[in-house]
Amino acid sequence: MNHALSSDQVALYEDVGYLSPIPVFSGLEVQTLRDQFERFESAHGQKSAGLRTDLHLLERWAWDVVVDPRVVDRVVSLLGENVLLWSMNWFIKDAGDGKFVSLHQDANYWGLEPHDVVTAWIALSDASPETGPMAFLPGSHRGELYGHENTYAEGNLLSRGQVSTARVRDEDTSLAPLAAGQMSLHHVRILHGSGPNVSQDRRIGMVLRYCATHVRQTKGSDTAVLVSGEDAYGHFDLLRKPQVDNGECERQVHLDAVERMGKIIMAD
Ligand SMILES: O=C(O)CCC(=O)C(=O)O
Repeated sequence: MNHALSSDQVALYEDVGYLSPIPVFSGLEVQTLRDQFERFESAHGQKSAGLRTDLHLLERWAWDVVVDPRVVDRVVSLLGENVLLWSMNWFIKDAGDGKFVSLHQDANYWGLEPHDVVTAWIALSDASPETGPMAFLPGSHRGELYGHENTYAEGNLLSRGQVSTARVRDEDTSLAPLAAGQMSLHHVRILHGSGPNVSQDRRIGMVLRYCATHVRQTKGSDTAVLVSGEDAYGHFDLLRKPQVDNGECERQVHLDAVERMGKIIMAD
């Protein structure tokens, strides 16, 4: 079965810069994914926050999500047949922890050019309005790329607490709540952020960044995974599925990929 987006969905994405909500995983599937993730967290304790970036290179269940046709077919509808998974991040807000994400545009600091880059944000727990789901400024992906200030503000989940210099009124943004098992797709240039989680549960976002194979990394050498079609460009070192979970070889590949990405993100 093909899970391509309809032409109306593609047109809407092109107009507003995001699509939400899109059902992906059943209740049972998403509970299993959450259990696997929380087992990984318990096994690694505090170190899990560092290890979870690009978890698809360490754990096979996470790899299976990044290549799942229910995710990839939708991304292919937006980026074309030849697609790479560039990275996996986690945006987690524990109940009442005060964490938030300031308004920003991803395109500013990932080094990826051109901007044929889509994020699939998959909810492993409910991202209801009380949990601080993402809010987007519709259409802003078609506007300018604003500057950012690095605030390093406490509680900001962004690596440097980046805040866009764009002046945006809350009432002009659209909230994108998700039920567990649903995902949203957003454009790398769209202005977005999120507020604190005042619910009783964690808000767990498994966040996958995809790009077309013609996209280049302008800030250094980088890795990716081919998830659809073929890579005729060779701009990234392509990585394979882990053979075992958390094996010695897998740990080395993962460490190298995450170190390279860290240099890129913190480059300026
Ligand atoms: O999870 C959030 O609230 C923000 C996520 C985000 O900024 C992103 O996925 O680009």
